Amino acid sequence: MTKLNRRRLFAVIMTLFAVGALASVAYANHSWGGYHWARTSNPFTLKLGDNVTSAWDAYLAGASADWSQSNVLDTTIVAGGVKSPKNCRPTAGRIEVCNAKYGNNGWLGLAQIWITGGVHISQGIAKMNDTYFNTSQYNTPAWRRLVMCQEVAHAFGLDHQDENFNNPNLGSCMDYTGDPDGPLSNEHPNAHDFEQLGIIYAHLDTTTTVGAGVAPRNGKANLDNPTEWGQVVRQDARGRSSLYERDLGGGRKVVTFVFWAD
Ligand SMILES: [Ca+2]
Ligand SMILES: [Ca+2]
Ligand SMILES: [Zn+2]
Ligand SMILES: [Zn+2]
Repeated sequence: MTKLNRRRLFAVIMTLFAVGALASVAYANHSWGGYHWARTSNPFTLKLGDNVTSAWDAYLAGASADWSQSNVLDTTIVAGGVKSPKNCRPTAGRIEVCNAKYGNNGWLGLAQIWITGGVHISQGIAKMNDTYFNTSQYNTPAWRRLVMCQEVAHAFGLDHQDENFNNPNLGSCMDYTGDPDGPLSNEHPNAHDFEQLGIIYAHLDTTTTVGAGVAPRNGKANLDNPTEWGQVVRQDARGRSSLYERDLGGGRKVVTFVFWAD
């Protein structure tokens, strides 16, 4: 092969790599950091601690039923393990779901996951802010469905599909929007979300972080203040920080997903 041909071949190969990388990004890539619950078999069952008031019960039940359609995981609603929903402290091995008037802090919903060993989720929380859901703008079934569906799924390791509030809906609750019921409706997961869960949970682990008492609490358990969320990883289309990571050292991290109100 001449030098020129070798160069050409190299260029073709590099182009193919680039196209392949772009295609996989566009196709199914909305996990963040590959974070996932460690488990030794699929499907596995995640407990959702019910710390929500009656105004939210139907939405928690709806999100639990929606996500349990996944082939790799099921969710089950259990009695909440939180003393004060306002604090919503995590419980090792499961997801605590809370609502309260968290104040005019800007966020509609917030999810946090605690990571051990660099990649494994050991506990998670999902919080809905009634300070905004009590206003006429957000006090609708569609907004409640969207935010509950999304925050719970962050605790599975799912990221957003899209962070633009003004483009046509993708039909997934992992898509930011100003118009939750569309159409398309962003009130439920779509096939792409289930596909992504399948990718995240395709492998099995030799240990498990699912279930009470397995994982140690790591770091300070109540990180309500944005100054405690760590580094900004990404901003949404409006330029607000939607994803944060705080490195606690030794492979431990706290990841915070924020859904900002208007
Ligand atoms: Ca299932
Ligand atoms: Ca969008
Ligand atoms: Zn794993
Ligand atoms: Zn989110």
